[in-house]
Formats: sequence, structure tokens, C-alpha cells
Amino acid sequence: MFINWALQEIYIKIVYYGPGLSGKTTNLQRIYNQIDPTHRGEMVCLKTMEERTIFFDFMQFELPAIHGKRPKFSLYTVPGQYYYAASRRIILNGVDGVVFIADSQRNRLRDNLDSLLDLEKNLIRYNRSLEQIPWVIQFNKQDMEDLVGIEELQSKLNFNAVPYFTAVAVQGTGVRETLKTIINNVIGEIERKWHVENS
Ligand SMILES: Nc1nc2c(ncn2[C@@H]2O[C@H](COP(=O)(O)OP(=O)(O)OP(=O)(O)O)[C@@H](O)[C@H]2O)c(=O)[nH]1
Ligand SMILES: [Mg+2]
Repeated sequence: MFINWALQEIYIKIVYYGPGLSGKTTNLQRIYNQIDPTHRGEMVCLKTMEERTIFFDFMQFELPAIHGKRPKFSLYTVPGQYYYAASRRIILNGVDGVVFIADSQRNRLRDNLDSLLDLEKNLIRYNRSLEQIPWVIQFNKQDMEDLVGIEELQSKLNFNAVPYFTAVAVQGTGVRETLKTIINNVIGEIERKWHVENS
């Protein structure tokens, strides 16, 4: 988080993390298409010919002022493919909240877990941890066959008991709810810190 006191703006960074093909870019595209163009910037996607993210996707939007300050959100996705490890680490720098996009198909369970461990490992490099930062999980691709049940997904992946959402991002289902919750939780955390620092 960064505050520009002169402009009375708060910059908040949210990162969409998860294994390759879980639907991170799809979430961002749905969000981008739903926000009034006057409140958002352009979406930047750095991708391969096969539509896979290489470095990141990025978009910015703003919400009405809270306590006189305008919150400006930057949303990023990381590239899920394992060999883009350096990009994933760099993108987490200064993150305020994480949305973990899990792929609910049974044959992706291991990849979800690996990606969560990769996330935790990268956060540790910045002296952060999943225990301290706001994060939520989206169990995406609920329209596919051979899914892992929610209870099992919860017990295997949601070890901090954070808010979770089922989704079919490609149809837009669950995308908004996921974003709304991470925004509320990040703002809640900022307000909490604010009170501690000023009390
Ligand atoms: N059936 C189905 N397909 C989905 C869903 N969400 C995304 N997809 C598709 O899955 C593929 C991968 O989606 P992306 O959003 O590009 O995945 P990603 O997580 O950004 O992948 P990387 O950039 O490689 O990390 C695309 O073909 C999407 O259309 C979903 O809920 N259901
Ligand atoms: Mg992507």
C-alpha cells in the first residue's frame, strides 16, 4: 500500500495467484469488462501466442473515497507455468491482498498445492506470510468433469480458513464476489493498522 498525501490517493495492490490455466487471466478479463471505462485504465496482458501469461496481466481501477482518500486498485495476475518463478516473485513485491485461483479438477489438485507452497515461499522472501496478509480462494472451473468436492478442496488447500468461492470464471460466475471480498478484507486490514498506528 502506498499513500499519495498530496493527491489524497491510496494505492492498493492485489495479486491473482495460482497454477497454470486455473483461470487467473480470465478473472481479470471479466472484471475489466464489467467496470465502467471512466473508472479504469487499460488492461495490459503480456502473453505467449497460446494466450499464456508470460510476465503478468495488469489493470487499475478506482473506487469512491473512503475517509477522504480515493482507493486506486492495481490487479495483477502471475504466470502460472512453473518456469516463470522469477516473475511470480517480483510481482508479489508490495502486495496487499492475494486471490488464489485454484483449478477444481481432480488431476490439478497437486498443482494447486504446489502453487500455494510456491506462494508461501515467495512471500517469506519479503518477510510476509499467508497468515498475515488478507487472501481468499476461488475454486474455479466448477463446470468441468471429475471435480474434487468442496470439502476436500477446503481441507487440502484452505489451511488458513480464509473466505472461499466456487466459480466458473469463463462464464463470469463467482468473479465479482471473489473480488469484492478481497477488496473489503484489504480495506479492513488497512483501517485496522491505521487505528493501531494512531491510537
Ligand atoms: N471450462 C472452463 N474453462 C475456463 C474457466 N476459467 C478459465 N477457463 C479457460 O481455461 C483456459 C486458461 O485460462 P486463463 O485465464 O488463461 O488461465 P491462467 O490462470 O491465466 O493461466 P496462465 O497464464 O498460464 O497462468 C482458457 O482457455 C480459459 O478460457 C472455467 O471456469 N471453466
Ligand atoms: Mg494468465
